[in-house]
Formats: sequence, C-alpha cells, structure tokens
Amino acid sequence: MSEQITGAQSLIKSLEAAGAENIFGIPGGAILPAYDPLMDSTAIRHILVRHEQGAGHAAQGYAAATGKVGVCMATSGPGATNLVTPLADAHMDSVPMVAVTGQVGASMIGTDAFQEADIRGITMPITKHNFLVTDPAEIPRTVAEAFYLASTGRPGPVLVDVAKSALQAMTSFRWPTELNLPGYRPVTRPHSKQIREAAKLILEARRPVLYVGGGTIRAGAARELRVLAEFTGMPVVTTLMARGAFPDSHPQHLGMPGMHGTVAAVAGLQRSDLIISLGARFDDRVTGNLDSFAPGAKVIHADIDPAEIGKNRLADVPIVGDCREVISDLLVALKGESDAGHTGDYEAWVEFLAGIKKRYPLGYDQPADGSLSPQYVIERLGKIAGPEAIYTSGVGQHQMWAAHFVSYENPNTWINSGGLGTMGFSVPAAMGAKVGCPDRTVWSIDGDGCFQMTNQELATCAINDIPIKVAVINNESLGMVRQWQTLFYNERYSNTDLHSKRIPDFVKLAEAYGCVGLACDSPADVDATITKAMEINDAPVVVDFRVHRDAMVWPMVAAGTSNDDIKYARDMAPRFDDTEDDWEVNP
Ligand SMILES: Cc1ncc(C[n+]2csc(CCOP(=O)(O)OP(=O)(O)O)c2C)c(N)n1
Repeated sequence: MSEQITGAQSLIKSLEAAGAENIFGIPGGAILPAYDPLMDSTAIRHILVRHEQGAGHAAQGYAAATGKVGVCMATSGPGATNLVTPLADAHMDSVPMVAVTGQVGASMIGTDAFQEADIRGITMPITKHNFLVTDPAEIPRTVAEAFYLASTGRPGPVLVDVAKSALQAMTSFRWPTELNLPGYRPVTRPHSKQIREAAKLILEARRPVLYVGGGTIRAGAARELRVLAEFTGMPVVTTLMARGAFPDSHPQHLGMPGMHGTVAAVAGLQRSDLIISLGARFDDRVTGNLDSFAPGAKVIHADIDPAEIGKNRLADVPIVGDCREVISDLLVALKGESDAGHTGDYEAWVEFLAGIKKRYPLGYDQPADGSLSPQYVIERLGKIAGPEAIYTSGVGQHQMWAAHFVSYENPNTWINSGGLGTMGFSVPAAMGAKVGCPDRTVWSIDGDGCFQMTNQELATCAINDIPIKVAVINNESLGMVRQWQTLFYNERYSNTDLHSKRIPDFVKLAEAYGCVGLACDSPADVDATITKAMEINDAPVVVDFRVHRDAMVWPMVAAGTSNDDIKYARDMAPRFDDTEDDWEVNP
C-alpha cells in the first residue's frame, strides 16, 4: 500500500509537482490544513499578502512577466470572494493563473456554514474552468488539470476549491502521468488551406495592416512577428495588451490603435483593405462604433480561441491556431510565393501612413504655469529606466500615457489590466512581476486613485524583500473620469476630486510601510528623482509625482462614435482623407 498522507500534504506535493515556485496568499480556517505542510516545502515560496485581491493580481503580474502559471491561495468565503476581481481580470486578459481556495467541510456545503460561499458558482463565468474537490484522492489529478488548462490553448484562470474535509482526510499521492480531458483539445496547428488563403489575400492587398493583440505576447511570438513584418513590409499596430510585441522604435510600427490610439494606427485600420488580426479580438475600445469600423477591409482573423473568430467582426479567412505557429506558417507560405515571384505592393500605403505618423505624432503641452506634466514624468521614466525594465500600470489616464510615452521594445515588459480595467492592479502586479524577475527593474506607474486601492501590498514588498518602484502620477483626482466630465458633462466634477495632494501624504505613507518615499513637483527635478529611485535597490520606493490636474489623454475617439471622428486634441480633428489620391490604389 502506498504511503498515507493528508489531503493537505497531497495538495502541496501536487503544487510542487505542477511546478509552482511562488504562491501569493492569506490563510484562514478552511485552507489552514494546507498551510501547515506548506511551511515545510522547500520548493515553494509563499508570500503573505495583505489582501487577497493583491494575491490575485500578483499572480497575474508574475504570470505576465514570466509566461509561467501564477498561483494564489485563499480561504473560503471572504478570502475566496476577494479573488473574484483578479479572476475576472485574468479571464479577460487571458492570464495563466491557478487559484486554490479552501472550502468548508464537504458535509457542511450548502448549509450556510461559517465562511461558506459558493465560489465555484460565483466564478463560473469568469474562469476558464473551476473545480470543487471533496475527495482527497482527486487532489493530484485536479491540480495537474488546473495547471494544464490554465497554460494551454487560450490561457486563463482556473480555480481549485478544496473542501477542508478533503484536506484533513488521509489519502495517497500519485501524480498523473497523463491527463484525460474529453472535449478539451486546443488546436495549435493552423490549417494549411487557411494559411494559403491568407497568403493569397496578403499578396492581393494594397493596404494591409498587422493588427497585433495580446495573444501574440502570450504565444511568445514577438520574434516571429518581427520577421513576418519585415519580410512583407506591412505596417503594424499593437493593441494595449500587445505593447512590446513589436518594437516601438521600428519604422513600420504605427503604435496603439483604439479609443486613445495614435492617429496613424487608427487611420491605418480605418483605411485598410486587409486586417490581419493576430491574437486580437476586435474589442470595442479598438473598433469604436463597429458598423463604421474599417469599412473597406477584409479580415484574416487568427486566434487560438475559435469563439473569438467572427464574434465582433466577420472574418473572411478564419485561422484557428497558436499565433506563433500561424505567423511561422504564413511566413513559409509568403516566402514560397516570393520565390515564385509574387510579392505584395504596399509602397503607396506605407508612404501614406508614414506621412500621417509624421503629421500627427504623439505629443502633449507643457502646463503654462510651470507645473509638472504627467506625460513628461512618464516619458522621462521610460527613458531613464529603459526598455529592459518591466512597467505595470493601474487604470486611467496614467495607463494611457504609460502605454504611449514609454517606448516598449520587448514583449512581457508592459503589464496592465486591459479588458476589465481594474483600478488597483498596478502595485500588486508589479510585486508579482518582481518576484518572477528579481533581476529586472520593475516600475509600477499608478494613479493616485488606483494606488489608494491596493497600496497595502507595499508592506508585503518591504517585508519580503521585493524592491519594486512606484511612480504615483498624483493629479489629485480620478483623472480619467474627470476628463470625461470635462468633455461630456460640462465640467461638472461630481465626485472625482480626491484631494490627494493633501491626504494622504504619500511620502509618509511609503515610509510607514518601510519603503523609501520621494516627492517631486517640478520639471527640473524629474530626472534626478527618477535616478535616485533607480539607485535604491534594497527597499521599495514610492515617488509622489505631483502633477498638473488638467492634462488630458489625446488622441481620443469618444465612446460609441466612429474611429473616423478621432480627435487629435480638443476640437482638433486630424485629416487623413485629404491625401486620398495617395493611398487610393486600386487593387
Ligand atoms: C475598481 C474600479 N473602480 C472604478 C473604475 C472607474 N475608473 C476608471 S479610471 C478611474 C480613475 C482613476 O483615477 P487615478 O487612479 O487617479 O488615475 P488617473 O486617471 O487620474 O490617471 C475610475 C474611477 C475602475 N476602472 N475600476
């Protein structure tokens, strides 16, 4: 008979066998049996966070930076429900993550027992899959399946809810050698016929655009993407989730499309005759009003998740497959065509877009009163910390500026909450990224509103030697909401003033948490302050950048309107139709 151990021991052995090295969590009654053997694990480092939401976002940051599965742990009831936001976030942004929660004892389930919540039911629509384990013998197989499901196909969060009775019961441990998941067979190899069709459309097109989404990053396809782009000469746009998938410094790069996209990226998609979507999902923040989005474009839609294809926009050539394999196969097909003398002709189009890019570069005004511009702070931060650093952000204006004004040259260096738009994401995500990549500089670029949602994880960082750096872009308001009030609500600023240049004192707050606190309110001090923060590596650093409050994010396509109505700045519409003759090349 094989050795008898507790279900809790089996859970820890299973997590070790699955390759978990770092777990972010908080113990409590139902999960407590698991925390006992966890103490003896030499393979797993458990990081005690201050709020389960922080554990979830840290697991996301870890996963996004390393490409490995991020793991978090919580007790039943409120511990588990505090994971709901990160699970929903990871689901929207396809982050590979496993959440382990304790559940009340099997015989108590359904009795409204103390700290009972039906977390399986609650998270059903926001997880890739979830399990409730009541039989201890099922623990190893369930953990193995959870890691497999989280990391294969379209990555996503998987929840494993384990009844306390299963953790306490005796069982034997056997790690499965193979998994049997009927109905789960993600297609990774694209169909060769679809690749041929796609290659044909690419050669016929005169105004193609590579529309690159976060799937390209999750698939580790940045290198292949660059080869494909350079081989064909096609222009590239990278969505908010894909910043870093293609170098910002590359001349073919038009930048980020969408609501706050560059004029060149928006015009590129809007006027395109062929959109090659790679791991993107035609999100409403990219398309604007769907009916008027890219009216003349055919679509090649490549995605590992067949449910994405045709969801928002009809695909002329659907390709189900892993982005890296799709790109590699497309390249082989196009090289074959090129050897036979068939290449695309995009010269007029590339020239047209280069003109737009030159005419409408990203920019911002310096405040007339000499106060600090948020864009300037972020731009300098990107320059000084450089393209090897990892940047996380919260949600709001600072997020859009961080997406624009840091130059991303490498994949997995920009980590943000794209789909769900979760304020409070930045600090814990930075913590997770730093745990995953301890030798890299990790900057959390955060808003003063977002920062006040999860900054308690600074204590976790200080105590556990996780020296992240935080730039609080303190405009003393919920800036993005205030921007909408300025533009669409007659400057009636209902409940967006945070008074955060007065309360709290972020420098003192940082110091109270065992971090170094710095402040900066003058353009002349920005470089020196960032340099000083860069030199501190034995403690987390928080810099309170006290910026001008009226800066706005431009360009902007107002919600629900057409991308054709993009504004370059307030009341300033760019004209990308006036050179129509230059790009209207008949196919
Ligand atoms: C949890 C959550 N609550 C509310 C919102 C709505 N929201 C989006 S941006 C924003 C303002 C963010 O303010 P701040 O962190 O100061 O960033 P800023 O826009 O000023 O850069 C709000 C309230 C949200 N995205 N997430």
